[in-house]
Amino acid sequence: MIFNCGKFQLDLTTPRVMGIVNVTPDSFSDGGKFSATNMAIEHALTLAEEGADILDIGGESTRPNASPVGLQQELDRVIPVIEALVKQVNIPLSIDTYKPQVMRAAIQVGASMVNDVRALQEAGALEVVEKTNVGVCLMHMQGLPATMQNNPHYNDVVNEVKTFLKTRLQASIHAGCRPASILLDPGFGFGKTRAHNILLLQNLESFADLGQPLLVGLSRKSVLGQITGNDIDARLHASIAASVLSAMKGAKILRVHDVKATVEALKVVASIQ
Ligand code: PT1
Repeated sequence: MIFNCGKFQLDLTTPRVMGIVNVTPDSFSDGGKFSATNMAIEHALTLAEEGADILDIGGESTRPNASPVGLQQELDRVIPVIEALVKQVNIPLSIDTYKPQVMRAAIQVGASMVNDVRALQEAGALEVVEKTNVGVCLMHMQGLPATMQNNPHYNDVVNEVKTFLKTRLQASIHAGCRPASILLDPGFGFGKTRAHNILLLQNLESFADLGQPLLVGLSRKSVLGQITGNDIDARLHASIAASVLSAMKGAKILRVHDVKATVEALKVVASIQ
């Protein structure tokens, strides 16, 4: 299976790794824009050296309880990072955003893929990708990050997530996206309880019915904290287990923080596939 992603073609015969690059001022930086930009670029270069197949660049956190970031602030965070990385790495750069204006600007400076936690449902989002050959990841989310973990409910989480992804896949193809450029993602942790996340993982094989490669993001997520009792900074081993399990159940791209460890673990999976 080949994934067409801008000028890149990714062979998904064996599982691939998407490295997470957050461009958000955090405790390590002095809060200044210059240092946040440079730290993100340095981190991205490290992930590329560690064997990432894609880099996913995001300027607005979508973890539970996160608050939205304004358009200009998001652009100021991600665009300089993409501009710098396009010149320095030869792997696809993905923009993690739901805002059509951010997608457009990122594609203009060389992003090869759009990773959208709202599955191109924002007004104008389908139009941004329809006339390009960028890769797209369509993800399922119930609610919005600020409130999504406040009592998520499904009658049948697996079928509801699948039905949503099928609908968004059809909308994207109808708008002119090539099927070979579309990834689907059940959206672990996005409006899902521990039981919902575990049901999705148990039934991950069945997402093959949708006929598209699957992307999975479980790295350091709270469901792994609930299972192990560990805080976010001690979820590496659980994250590796989750990536290996997902790959064994058919996931083609694993979105992770810990690229080196994941690349090694997935070589073991690939050796028997
Ligand atoms: C994801 C994903 C993403 N996750 C895609 N994009 C995040 N395609 C951002 C928690 O429960 O899985 N797939 N972009 C990060 N979001 C979360 C959600 C982080 C939940 C943490 C949690 O801890």
